[in-house]
Amino acid sequence: MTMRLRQIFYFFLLGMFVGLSLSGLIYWVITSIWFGNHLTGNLGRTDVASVTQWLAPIVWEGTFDSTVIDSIYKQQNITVATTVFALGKYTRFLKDFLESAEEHYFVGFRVHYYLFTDQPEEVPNVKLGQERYLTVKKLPSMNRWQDISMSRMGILEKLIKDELASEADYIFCLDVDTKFHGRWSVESLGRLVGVIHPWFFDAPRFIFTYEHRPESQAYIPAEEGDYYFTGAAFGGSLKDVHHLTKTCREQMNIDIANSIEAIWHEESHLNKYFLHNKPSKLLSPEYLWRDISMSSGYVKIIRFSHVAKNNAEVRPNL
Ligand code: UD2
Repeated sequence: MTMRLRQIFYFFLLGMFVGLSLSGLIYWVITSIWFGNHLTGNLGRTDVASVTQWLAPIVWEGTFDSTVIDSIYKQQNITVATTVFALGKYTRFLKDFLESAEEHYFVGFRVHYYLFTDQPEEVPNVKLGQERYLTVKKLPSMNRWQDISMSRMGILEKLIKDELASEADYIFCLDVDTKFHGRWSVESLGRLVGVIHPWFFDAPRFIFTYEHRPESQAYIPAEEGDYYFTGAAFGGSLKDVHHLTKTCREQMNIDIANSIEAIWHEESHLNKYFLHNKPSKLLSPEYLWRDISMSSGYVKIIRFSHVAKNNAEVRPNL
């Protein structure tokens, strides 16, 4: 090739490079500035389902933009009531629960904890941030952990009806033998919110531990059910959670009258409720993992997890 031809060739290559870079830049400017993100948003996950068959979002890391969602809720001046029960030896979990919540849970938003216990003197003195409140409520002690767990529904029903109407916009009801490890915030809010149980999110339906005895009000036939939800965390608007807790309490009372206790207590009734009253938002097991030390696969960030405990040692009965 002559010198001249070589120069033309290099010039052509340079032209191609500059041309392609310029078109890329122009494309980027048009798509992200002109259209914004609505056509080009790259949020979403392909390895997990992020929407249910009834079009409710399933919240996983990578499915939301925290800056955008925070700014939306910041304008709404919301209060999130958060209930937790600590009776008997479960008061030992309170310190970690509250301290980690102050670090990760609805940070920058108004949170009012309602703490139910039989030993108010055991409630640790945890420094709360601005616009964070704690109300301690005394309960009588109970002899069976199953009764403690189940009684929560009726107590929450009453709390919402009697006290929360003008006090809060949303409510979350959480187990206390837990700890926050990462952000749990406004992306979790919805009308009716269920958390997919960490043991069953990747399991087939026949493994789900629904109540399968038709005598119980929590009965779910083998061919029904979409997800298995944990009883350790649920929430939503006051109205919806009031209806949920009232229904579960009524169903449990019918079971008591018929001398039957559902296999997983109020969790079984919660699953029955969600079968017929579909949650408007589902939280992935990031929002209730088994134990921080367990490997997690699809779970890229553990936001909230159970803490390892010796059931025989902490519970009042077996
Ligand atoms: C499962 C559920 C739990 C509940 C229970 C009912 C998960 C991961 N957890 O938890 O939400 O549905 O089964 O069968 O799905 N408590 C006390 N003192 C006690 C015993 C219990 O305060 O002596 C309270 C405490 O807030 C605790 C909650 O009741 O977090 C549930 O009890 P649990 O955590 O011992 O029940 P567990 O782990 O089997």
